[in-house]
Amino acid sequence: MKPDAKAHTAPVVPVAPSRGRLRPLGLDEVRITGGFWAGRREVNATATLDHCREWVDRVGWTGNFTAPVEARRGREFADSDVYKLLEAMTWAGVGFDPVTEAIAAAQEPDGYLNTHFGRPGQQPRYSDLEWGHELYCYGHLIQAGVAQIRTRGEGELAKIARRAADHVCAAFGPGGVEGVCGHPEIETALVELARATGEQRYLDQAALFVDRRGRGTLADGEFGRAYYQDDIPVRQATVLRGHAVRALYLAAGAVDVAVETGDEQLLAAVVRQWEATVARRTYLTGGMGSHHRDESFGDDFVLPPDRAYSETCAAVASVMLSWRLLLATGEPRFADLAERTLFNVVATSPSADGRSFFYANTLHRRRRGTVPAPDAESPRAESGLRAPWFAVSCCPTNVARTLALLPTYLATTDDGGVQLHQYADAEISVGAAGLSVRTDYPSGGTVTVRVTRAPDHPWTLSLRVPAWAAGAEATLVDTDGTRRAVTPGTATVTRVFRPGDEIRLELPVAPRWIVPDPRVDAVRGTVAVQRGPLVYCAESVDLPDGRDVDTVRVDPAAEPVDGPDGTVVVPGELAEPPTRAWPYQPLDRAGVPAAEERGIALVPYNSWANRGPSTMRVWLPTTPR
Ligand code: FUB
Ligand code: ZN
Repeated sequence: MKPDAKAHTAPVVPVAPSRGRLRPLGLDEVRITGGFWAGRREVNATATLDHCREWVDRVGWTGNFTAPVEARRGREFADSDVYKLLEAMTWAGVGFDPVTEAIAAAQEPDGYLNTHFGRPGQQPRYSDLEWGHELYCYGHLIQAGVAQIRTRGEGELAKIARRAADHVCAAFGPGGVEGVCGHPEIETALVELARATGEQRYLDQAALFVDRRGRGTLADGEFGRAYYQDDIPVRQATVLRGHAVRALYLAAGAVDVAVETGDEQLLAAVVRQWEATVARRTYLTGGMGSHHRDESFGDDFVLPPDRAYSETCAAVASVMLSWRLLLATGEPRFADLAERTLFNVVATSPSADGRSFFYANTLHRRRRGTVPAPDAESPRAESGLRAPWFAVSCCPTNVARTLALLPTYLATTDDGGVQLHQYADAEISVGAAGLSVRTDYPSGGTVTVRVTRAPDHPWTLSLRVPAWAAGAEATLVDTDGTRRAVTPGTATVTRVFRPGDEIRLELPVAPRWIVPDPRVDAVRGTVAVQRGPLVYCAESVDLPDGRDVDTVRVDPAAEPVDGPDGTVVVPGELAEPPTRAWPYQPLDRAGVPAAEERGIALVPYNSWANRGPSTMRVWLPTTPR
């Protein structure tokens, strides 16, 4: 904001575009001080980081940097989880230095670094671009290096990252290997390193990777080239497809390139893909990806709740993409999706104690899961309950880094003022302006923003009015008590603010029924409940007599109401489904068995499976009429 704002040179953020509609605020400018996300961040800082640290050691992934070839453990991308954890710890302000030394020692003199390839007895470097993940691993290394540059200044980790990036430019730049990595991630990382160091060549290399993709340089393998987005050039694609995490990381990198190079056409292409994906390939929770087989997006409207893959990493990547689009365009719809995804997928993955995780985030669990052994790696997606670690354990460290940097997603600035995008108790400092946010969100809908410092010229405070508030009354209350109705989008107040001024946003968080588009056939005829940004679910532990959730039928003729302890109560009944030799019958309008009507308690989806094995469903069948 002008003109008293400090020069915004080096924000402590993971994404710092040099241009775009909005400028991010760093961890030194936004502090989350209480409420839902403070609780999650506390668990992350006090339990999840240590937990991940213990596991990367236990499964040998940190040891890989010093181990001889024959002792290397884990999948080909195991290095990336050490890097993601390093990134998380760096944002959280805790060190992990001995590992950094080991990583430095494992780096080849030309900057090459990977524990799975390139040494005698291993496959040669870059001999398997489809599955090898070497550039993907660099991507995570570089993001950890950027975190170091932005938090503590360039140290050993950043130096390793720069050597790797220089090596990538030499190996894959003009005249080098004309290939791309089967798993995008390097693109967004290189752009950020360019931003953090001012080195144009990293940006050029990222742009080259984005332009090269979609031209069939990767083999047409088991899942086809769409799996790794090598089927159609990024600018020509109309929707996200293939492996969800790959597609979303690539789109995030493409936005970064577009913003830095002023490439409006590329930016518009990604916006188009985002729109189509949100409209036709996204779960109510914000989750993405409905194929277990290849962790991929399904076709349009193929969103089965009981086979939802909805990988936690895809949610993290989706938030990364939406955040970049929000910074580029200023449009609140991107913050809307980020909010939905944060509350309903990212927050669902970790257990209450932060020491076990969902990898896949199903919307319907038909069988009670078994409690995974606390000291064993789980098969990645199949656990019915959260597991402490996975053979492919990309998700826990992704959750850890996201929670560590979460304050950077709350607010932004521009030449005209300050914008609040996500609501949490927070202290925000932007140049001459200071804001103190207090809220009971998401259980309550009141957000109070108190001005603690203010420049003596007019500026604009903008607050996102979430899209989920459509159709209900949202109100902005000024410091003098003046009330005005506001609609989804952005509510603004412009004037010379004085310390002590208070702006209050009142959002209608009352629970309401949600119905799906009829083309989402897998849930046609069912309803769900959302309260504010939170999706709710029925969980068997809340049902009497050991019933399973598949006995629940609800009656959307009456409104859901708030129940005790954050529950929502919906009218409905429990009806044991008939046992038949053949599950299809002629329509018999009179033959529906009577059931006892009762109130059925629903809980926030992000809290499910914290009370032992259970069955669960988000989309609920309705009572016959
Ligand atoms: O391939 C690396 C990571 O492992 C992907 O992003 C996840 O989907 C999992 O397959
Ligand atoms: Zn994952």
